[in-house]
Amino acid sequence: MTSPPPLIPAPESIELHEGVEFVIEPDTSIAVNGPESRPVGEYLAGVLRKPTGYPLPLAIQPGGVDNTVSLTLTRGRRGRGGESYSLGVGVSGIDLAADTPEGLFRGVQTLRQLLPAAIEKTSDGPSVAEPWTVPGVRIEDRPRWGWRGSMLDVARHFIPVAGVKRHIELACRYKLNMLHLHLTDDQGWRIHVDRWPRLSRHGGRLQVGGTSGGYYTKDEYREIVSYAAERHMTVVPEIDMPGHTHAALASYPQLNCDGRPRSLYTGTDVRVSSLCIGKEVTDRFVEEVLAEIAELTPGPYLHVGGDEASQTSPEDYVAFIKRVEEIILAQGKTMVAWEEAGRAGLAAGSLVQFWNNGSGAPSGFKLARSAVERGQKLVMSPSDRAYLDMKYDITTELGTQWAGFVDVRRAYDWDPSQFIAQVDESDIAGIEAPIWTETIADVDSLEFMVWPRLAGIAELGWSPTGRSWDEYRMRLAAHGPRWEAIGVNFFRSPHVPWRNHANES
Ligand code: NGO
Repeated sequence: MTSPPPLIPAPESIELHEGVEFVIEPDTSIAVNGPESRPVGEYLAGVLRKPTGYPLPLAIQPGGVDNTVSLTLTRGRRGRGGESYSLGVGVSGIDLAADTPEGLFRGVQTLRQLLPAAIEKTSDGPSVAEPWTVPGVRIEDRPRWGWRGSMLDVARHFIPVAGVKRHIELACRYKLNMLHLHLTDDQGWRIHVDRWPRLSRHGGRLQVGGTSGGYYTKDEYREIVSYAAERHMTVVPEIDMPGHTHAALASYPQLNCDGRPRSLYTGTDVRVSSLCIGKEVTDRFVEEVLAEIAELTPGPYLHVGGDEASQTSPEDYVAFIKRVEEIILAQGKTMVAWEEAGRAGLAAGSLVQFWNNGSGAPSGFKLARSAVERGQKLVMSPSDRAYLDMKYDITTELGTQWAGFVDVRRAYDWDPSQFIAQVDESDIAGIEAPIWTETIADVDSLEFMVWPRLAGIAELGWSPTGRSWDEYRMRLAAHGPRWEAIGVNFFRSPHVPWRNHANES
């Protein structure tokens, strides 16, 4: 018996049709059933044309034509939710159907993983002579949760647009749908704000270690948002407040309670700063900054940080967070904040991001439970499972270990809905893996920490429960050659029996 294809995330259900396969040939075409599904068809053509060297013409026509990969938008008729899709592969063609373009896009990523790893070869040069075989399957699939996120800290070390786009393109292969950008912190302010231009021009100058930093212009930020949107990923911008604001305080002395200037900070301590709560200028600052960020962001969420504000008194903290929530609601957005913000008693629809279950911090659990009691849902990012800046093991040079080592198994082998007592499936909005960049200065280092762990987090957010690490690591092993084909600097964990091109089956 052949084993099921090594898909990550594992689909809800898969039927294998032994002896059946479809081969993409020089005269295969792609069909979409209307203009709305066309962009997904074009994306698929973009994935396939270069490595195969085939023309793969794209046409608007009904599905079911021989030798065609058909993408059919069923506009809600299937009724299984926006991201669901079904994929059938038979000898005469491939049929992908979904209620929404988003569902089609998720299905395209499954199809991509059903093809040989050489499909990922993106380098210029001759196309690859492979039989482009897709095994005969029938897949029904939909996600467990609607929030499956990756967070990039672009504040401690700036990540230029090209690096962010590359990350998006890798993450969307694993059906992640949220890109949380941690845009501001003590060490840098990375997004331009017209009414407060020194935030980026001065506050974005440096980064950790004192090297030169950077920031996104509004056009660059829009470029990231639309690149993500084409991949059905929503950007969630974070402006971290009232702590983690030293870069802002150094850019505008009037934001400090004493009105005095500060120099830029390039160390890695946390809990070093606070906005001056109650000062008129602070309120104007927050309102104007958030208005510009909201205006730039088509997605429904604004993240306002709220973590580690120990330089702010508890009363000031509560008053500040409540005020910020008011501003966000007035802008028609949904507020997301780190778990500490739960102390302020948020509105029912706001989201709380659980993170601090690291050494000696039981309060994260308490805060998460009380948020749930008030009607907030949780985004699950426990630091000892989902923080990708934690070292894999004692030999990892990058990263830190304040929440312990997080090897590939530890990042995968847990169930978000079993994690906090009295918090279950329906209290959870989803899962997210942050990567904090105090020790991570370039894309190569970033990828080493992110992959393969992010694939496991993606599976936890998408797939039904009930699989084991032993089964997962065999599937994961087959993704090595894919990352090699793209030139991803992933961590070759000794606990995974990595395949290479020679023994790829
Ligand atoms: C904490 C802290 C960040 C650090 C990170 C390092 C949160 C939410 N605040 O997580 O500022 O960069 O740990 O792991």
